[in-house]
Amino acid sequence: MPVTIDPRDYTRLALDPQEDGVWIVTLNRPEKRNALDLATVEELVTFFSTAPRAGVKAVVLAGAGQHFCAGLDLIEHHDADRSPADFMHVCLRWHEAFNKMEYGGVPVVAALQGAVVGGGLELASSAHVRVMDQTTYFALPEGQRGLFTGGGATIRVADLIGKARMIDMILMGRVYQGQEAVDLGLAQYIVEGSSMDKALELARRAAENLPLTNFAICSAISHVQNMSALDAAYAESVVAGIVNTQPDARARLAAFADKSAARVRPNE
Ligand code: 1HE
Repeated sequence: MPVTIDPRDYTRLALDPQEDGVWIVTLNRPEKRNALDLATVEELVTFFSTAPRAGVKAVVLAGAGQHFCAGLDLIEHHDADRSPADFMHVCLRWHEAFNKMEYGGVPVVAALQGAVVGGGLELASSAHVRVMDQTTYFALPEGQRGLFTGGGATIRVADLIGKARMIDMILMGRVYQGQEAVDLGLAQYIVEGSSMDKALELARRAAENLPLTNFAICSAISHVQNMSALDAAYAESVVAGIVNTQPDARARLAAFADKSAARVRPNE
């Protein structure tokens, strides 16, 4: 059932729909370095639960100001003086938001700058593509703050850089930046200029793919990673059965057959 998204319903996120179906979603508390309070997480849950049914073709996820995201709102956490059960439920809402991002089927490209730390890195690692600029740096300061990750870093950051590097990162407060961060897998792109410009270019390119194809890419690959090889092969076959016979793909296949479609060539 189609649904609509009204940017005026959001206060923590600034939503900016573009004409081509790409939505720019900006964490909008620069005065707090876009720290993730409960209200922000709830808006992420709402947006990413709705986007797949609202015709959103791709998302650029950004942070207002000099920093992408400072992670958990430590002041809110301090003032709330939460019980273990309370904080478990906080974490479950984070997981709800981040799982909707990763498994929702809509491509999410993160435009990173400045601090991408703690829960900010958990958020960024839930995007499908990360673009960093020369100011971007990654860290897990939880170890030094007397905390632990609760928003999926043990799953997604370990997946990106490996268990040993993640343990070293959080144990030592190690910071990664520059080309090294790309080489390790924390981001797929690094730019000299604005990460937003590059992220928007990439989101627009992804938005040109058929929506059902993007759905498979941005949900099936993640689901399949959670399965045994036997079940993964089965699930891949079923998804390919649906995607590779979609009527909307016929024109693209016909263009290949009549030689009007672009061929795959090496980069210049
Ligand atoms: C915050 C937060 C925050 C800034 N929660 N309010 N995350 C961290 O340990 C990162 C903590 N933050 C920092 O290290 C720095 O603030 C930054 C490197 C991100 C930015 O530095 P800077 O010099 O630009 O800003 P600032 O002066 O430190 O902070 C500006 C304001 O933002 C200030 O508020 P103000 O009202 O005094 O002006 C800060 O208090 C506020 N601010 N970061 C709340 N994180 C589900 S488990 C997840 C576990 C975690 O994420 S642990 C958190 C890790």
